Amino acid sequence: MLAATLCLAGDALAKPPAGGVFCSTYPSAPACTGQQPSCNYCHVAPPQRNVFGAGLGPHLAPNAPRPLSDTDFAYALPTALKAVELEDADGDGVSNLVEIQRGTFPGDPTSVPADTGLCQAGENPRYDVCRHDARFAYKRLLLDFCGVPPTYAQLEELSALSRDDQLARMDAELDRCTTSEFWRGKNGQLWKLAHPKIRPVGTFKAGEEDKGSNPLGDYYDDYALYAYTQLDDHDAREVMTAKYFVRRETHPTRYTAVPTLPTQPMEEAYRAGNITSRWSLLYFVMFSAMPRNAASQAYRAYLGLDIAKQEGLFSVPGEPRDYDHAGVTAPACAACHATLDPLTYPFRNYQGINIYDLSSWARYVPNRLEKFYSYVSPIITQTPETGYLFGQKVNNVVEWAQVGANSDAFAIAAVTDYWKLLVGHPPTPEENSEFVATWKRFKGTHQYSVQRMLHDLIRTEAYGAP
Ligand SMILES: [Ca+2]
Ligand SMILES: [Ca+2]
Repeated sequence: MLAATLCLAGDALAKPPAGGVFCSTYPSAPACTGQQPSCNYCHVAPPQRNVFGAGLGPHLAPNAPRPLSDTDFAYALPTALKAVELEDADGDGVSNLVEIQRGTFPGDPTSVPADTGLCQAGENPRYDVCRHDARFAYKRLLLDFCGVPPTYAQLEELSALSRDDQLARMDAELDRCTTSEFWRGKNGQLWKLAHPKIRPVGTFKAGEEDKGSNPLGDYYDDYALYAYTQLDDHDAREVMTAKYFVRRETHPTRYTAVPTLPTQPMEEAYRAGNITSRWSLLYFVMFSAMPRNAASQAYRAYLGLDIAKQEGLFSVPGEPRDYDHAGVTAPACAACHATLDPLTYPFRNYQGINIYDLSSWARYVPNRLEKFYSYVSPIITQTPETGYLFGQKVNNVVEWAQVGANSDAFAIAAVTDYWKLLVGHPPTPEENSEFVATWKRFKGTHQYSVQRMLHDLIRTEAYGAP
């Protein structure tokens, strides 16, 4: 079992909402790309500020009494950030705003934007350095999507084409390779992306295929739903909102949406894609009354935010209430639990494993806490089903999943997965503008089609420049 509560070491901390507010102010800053700025953006070691943090101090609600509450601080921070944009806090000759936009530290004079003079023509005669190089990208594409390198003849053929025809060839090859077993089949590229979201455990694998010694749930259903939502112009958001399940056939692999599956007990009204699959509930809720682990896993897996790393903190005033007497109101814990607990409340009626009622497993049980967990604390039954995601009120898990799926965080996390798989690392500051353009088009123009997004990704310099 994972620890039920998250508490931070040490007592003097940076303001927990700072990263979230910073990123709402500068959503396309590299420091906010698939993550949030770390404490040392503003601090030497919290609470001691670096020169950038110190410069902000006088602009933070100057007339309000100290110390500022988290709420007052979060309200005042955007104004303070704006007030010092044109200053050069660390005296390295580059303004704070430019450093924020270029992804260097405004509080560290040794960190300055590199003017990449690295790309001189003729440096690497085999490739078109600094520009997208079709030959290079084509080679990479066949390896990444089909799992085989191009033949010499294929490369020669590509080289003979015009630039436009080269791109058209790459588009066609992308569409061909994403039908390959290497891309969509069992343990293929898509399944690899799903591993950290599903967290399979062989011992607990149910179902005929690869059955474990202590079968709990058939998580191949979860892989099937994930893969289906990533393929064939389907809507990627449905990995967390689907009301359907997905059946997988093999030789060749085919995924088909179906209204029910014998292995999946959740009633349609309470389904939220893989978040409420049998495996997710049994494994992430497990025996807990307050399913914090299920909420934080969904937050990390689909929205890219890890509360244990102080990412995605949106403290809700008056929280945490500690309905289950887990001790989360201690200052070092409250910093995370003011976000995590309201994120968890909508899961209050989702049952994990309960030895007293086997038929309730992985089901939505109205009054679950009242029925099974009233012994945990005198106030646990007061736990509301309404909670908060990104500071927004959500009445149940289905709403939680919808708000999450429509957020920028979802699009950023989804594209970051593919960026890491294909480019080989999370977006760097130099790649940030291409990365931001890619996730914004994924969300807008492409309507959450991974297939269409991938056609953009293979055209980026990050992918195609050697
Ligand atoms: Ca500077
Ligand atoms: Ca600097």
